[in-house]
Amino acid sequence: MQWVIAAVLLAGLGQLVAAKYTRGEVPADKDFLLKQREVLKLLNKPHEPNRYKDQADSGSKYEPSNNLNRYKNPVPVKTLVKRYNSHSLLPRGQIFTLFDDKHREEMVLLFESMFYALDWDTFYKTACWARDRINEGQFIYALSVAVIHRDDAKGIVLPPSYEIYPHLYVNSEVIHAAYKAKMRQEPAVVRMNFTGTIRNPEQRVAYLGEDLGMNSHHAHWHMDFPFWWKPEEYGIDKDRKGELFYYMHHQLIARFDLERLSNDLPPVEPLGWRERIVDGFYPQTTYRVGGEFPARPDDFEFQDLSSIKVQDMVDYERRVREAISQQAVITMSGDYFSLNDTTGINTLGEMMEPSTTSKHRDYYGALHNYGHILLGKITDPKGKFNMPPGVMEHFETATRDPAFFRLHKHIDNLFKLHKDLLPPYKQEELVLPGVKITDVAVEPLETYFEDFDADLLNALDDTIDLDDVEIKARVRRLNHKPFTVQITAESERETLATVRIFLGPKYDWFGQEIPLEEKRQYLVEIDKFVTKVNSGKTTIQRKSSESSVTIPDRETTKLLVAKVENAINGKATINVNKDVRHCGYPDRLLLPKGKKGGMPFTLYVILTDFNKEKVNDLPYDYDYGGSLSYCGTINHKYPDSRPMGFPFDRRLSTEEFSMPNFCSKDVTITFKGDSS
Ligand code: CUO
Repeated sequence: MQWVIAAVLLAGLGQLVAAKYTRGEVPADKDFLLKQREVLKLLNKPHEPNRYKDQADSGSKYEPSNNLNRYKNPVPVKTLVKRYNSHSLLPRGQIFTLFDDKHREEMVLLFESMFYALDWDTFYKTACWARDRINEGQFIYALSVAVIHRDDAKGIVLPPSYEIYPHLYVNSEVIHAAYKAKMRQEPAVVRMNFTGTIRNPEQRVAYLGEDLGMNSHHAHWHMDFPFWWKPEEYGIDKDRKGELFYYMHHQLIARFDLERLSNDLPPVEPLGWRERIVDGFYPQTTYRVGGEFPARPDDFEFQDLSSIKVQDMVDYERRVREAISQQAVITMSGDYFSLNDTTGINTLGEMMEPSTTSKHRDYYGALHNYGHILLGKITDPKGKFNMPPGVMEHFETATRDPAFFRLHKHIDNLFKLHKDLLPPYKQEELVLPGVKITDVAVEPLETYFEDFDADLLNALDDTIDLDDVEIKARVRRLNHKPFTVQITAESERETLATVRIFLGPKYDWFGQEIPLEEKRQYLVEIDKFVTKVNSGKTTIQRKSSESSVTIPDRETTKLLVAKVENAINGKATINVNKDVRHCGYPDRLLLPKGKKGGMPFTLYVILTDFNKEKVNDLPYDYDYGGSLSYCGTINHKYPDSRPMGFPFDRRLSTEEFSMPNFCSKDVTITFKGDSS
């Protein structure tokens, strides 16, 4: 029904990707549009039997076992069908978590069945087959990752994660009110409050941890860069995946710390495996199939699980620290592998998450993944009460818990230990001869809170007697006024320069000015782009909406459906970017809140030589179709050979920062309160 209503609602022309990424677009042909429609239908109300007769019929008629020659590798699909027939798979209606080995292994079988399908028809029929048979959580995850990675699905847009599975994003109060509205058959907009009360200081930054866009970004990042990814088997290498794991999470923490400072909270404290976790968390969220997300009271300690012991974590960490201090990790074959200047961080990232490419999984363990599991199961470590998985056991919900940032800060400090042991950049690595920044100017930086309505249609069960009614969750969210950074440069010659812009706090929690060496860890990347610098004077203008870090608001499912339907019916044309990404920090959150009377921050701007940093021969302004800084690319090498976070990833003195191609500018961020 949603499909029909939406198609009638809209008759406008449009693009499938947000307007930001328009250069890499091509007009969508009929074949593409039909594929896009099929994917949207597959993800419509995935918790219920497929309501689309064509898909349901296709799924019931198709027998993957009779079509094994239609898969590049038939083993996964054969195994999946066998397990399905023997009823050993996680049933529909049960809670799926990626951190459970059995759940994940089954999900990967489904992903591989869809990924190895030799053509779209086979992929589609496999998906239709799985739609009503496989656990819905596994289905949503596997289908999303398959769509992101299949060649013939390039450019297909997935609905926002918070609309596919709203229970993971909104609290139980809202769901309850939504049900009431549906029973009464009255459209409703239900106000969602953030978890906790003002008596909990952490509540002051709950609007960031619980932000729908931030959680959706995080969930998509882990679909683009799954820790279970097998690059050799899948034939897709994820360039600098371990480094991206480090950098994206490092930036999430730095960004969180700026938000904390804006709310008079000190920077987040790292966790320790043997220390009490001072702040508890009560998620107030319920699974769609029932069962509340477990709460963690204040001052809990890590508990042994049957599969993971706290002492193991201490031991793994000691070995990681040893590797960092000797600047080499030991491999499975007993050799040493250098943690050198440039790729060492990638090796460490792969080891600590860990990826399948970890140099020695048995020896260095799974510090990060096990940390998520230990936190998720902390209140029922022995499984005595059969509690469902905790928020830390889903990437969609993890950042709601302040312990997420504490765990990641702990991991991040290990990365910092490695970076701080590397030699500082040499002068010749930092200079851009003949180029000088003479001025940096920026418009007033202003933030505010606004309302946002998220569609809850997928949250509610269908009933024969009750039609769907329009039900939305209304959340408060941070936004900022668009701004432009203007950089004036003088150059002795024409050149291509990479521009890097960072934002950092000026004062610490005690009100003291922070030295640059200490401040490095709090710097948030605001933008990175390549531009032409002319001989003589050049004025570079860059809008906040163009930032390489962010993506605009995701289009709603309803709008997507309408645009596709109109295009199929010839009422409109739409364009598509084949490099489209779903991963990206929300544009709205580019700036921290700041304070009512204005809060001082500092902008750092650096120009460097693009020709020394480029990794391919694509045009310097090539549109990679998404947020590069945290999310890299799907189909290309990471388009910057410098370490992520350069030049602040290593020790850096104020003198070095005084070079002509570096510039800092004090700015003020003013919080304007609530928009009406
Ligand atoms: Cu993203 Cu821990 O890796 O949540």
